[in-house]
Amino acid sequence: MKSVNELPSADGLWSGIRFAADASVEGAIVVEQGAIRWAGARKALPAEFTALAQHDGGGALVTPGLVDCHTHLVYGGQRANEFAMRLAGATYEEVAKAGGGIVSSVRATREADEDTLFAQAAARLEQLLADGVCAIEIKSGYGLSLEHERKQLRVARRLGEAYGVTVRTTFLGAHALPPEYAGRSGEYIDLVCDEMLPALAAEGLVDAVDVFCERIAFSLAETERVFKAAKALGLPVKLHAEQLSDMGGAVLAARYGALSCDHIEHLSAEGIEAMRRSGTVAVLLPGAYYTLRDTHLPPIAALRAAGVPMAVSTDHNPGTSPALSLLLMVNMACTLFRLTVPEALDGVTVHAARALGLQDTHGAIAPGMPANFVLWNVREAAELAYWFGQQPVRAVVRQGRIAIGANA
Ligand code: DI6
Ligand code: FE
Repeated sequence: MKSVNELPSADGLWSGIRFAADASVEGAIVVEQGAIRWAGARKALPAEFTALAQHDGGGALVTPGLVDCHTHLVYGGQRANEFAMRLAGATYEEVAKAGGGIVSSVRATREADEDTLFAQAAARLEQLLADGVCAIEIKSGYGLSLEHERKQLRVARRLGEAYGVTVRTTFLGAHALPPEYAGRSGEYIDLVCDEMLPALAAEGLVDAVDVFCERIAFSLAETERVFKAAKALGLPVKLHAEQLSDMGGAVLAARYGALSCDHIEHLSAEGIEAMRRSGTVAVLLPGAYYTLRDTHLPPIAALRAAGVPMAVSTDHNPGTSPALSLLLMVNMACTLFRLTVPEALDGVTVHAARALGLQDTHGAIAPGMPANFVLWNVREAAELAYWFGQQPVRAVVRQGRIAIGANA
């Protein structure tokens, strides 16, 4: 792997490109010192920019860099055995109750040292980056003790530095009850709120706080305790809400001004209204829906009618969504959830950025923003959703550098 500093600068004039919104018109982007200086139709380009270093897009379609706003990328081992159990008829909840599920990844994560976790997560990150991802959220939640949650979050930070990709870390200490706290869930939440979160936040390892609010995880009251602790530290919250049942998590999260509620297959009308009022993003995770062979669709039409922004993400994790292509999630969001193509593309750009509080720096190609954009070998935007298993990336400009396609 090339170190970030060796990657060529993207500064100069990018022409021979077409914006997804109107692919019939030639577009141009001016990058100056790693940031977007100007973007628009080639024929409207101010004369002052015409003599800059030239980058020929070769007719490629251009979109903002993709944002994967919900991942559990750092963990030890893998869980193909559970995949086989589910094929034989077991449900996710049954697997979890039999000692598999999240806690089996906790065992493997605790056993792995930081460098091993880094190497394994880096290999996965490279796959996501190859698909045009320029910003990614990475959650903890497979350590479930101060030492091991710290190890996961440190790996997440190191990945961002090594690859020159924006990483937002989310502390998910309340992901599952660690075995040593069996039957003592309240005491574990004490540990999360009073020790783990303050210590990790003080080390600068936490950008946001998440909880898995579910029958097999934590209750609404426990979730609120974690939210209070996050708020006391000035940290934004998000929630794994209403994935397997309607726990009322979205209403609670909205009260705490959550950035996003994620999964939300069982989201109620009340939850939608609360999210609308608080400006909370609905993060749709078709990879988990697909893997679990779920049949309960998230309330897409009602979210659309309410104007709640919908993001789409991989939810990459070893149990329910071992997905390493955000573009495949775009396809699934359309095919399984019936999003329109523009909705799905907004879902992995502008709305995904908002779900991470990154709307001022990611998810759009606009003057003043860092240069994060992707050139695609397709004729029209619908192709980004239509093909699957294809890798149509021609070039990726990430943080002002040409990370892929250095000949552009
Ligand atoms: N919801 C999920 O889909 C993942 N975590 C969560 O809270 C699953 C994590 C796992 O099974 O390892
Ligand atoms: Fe998740």
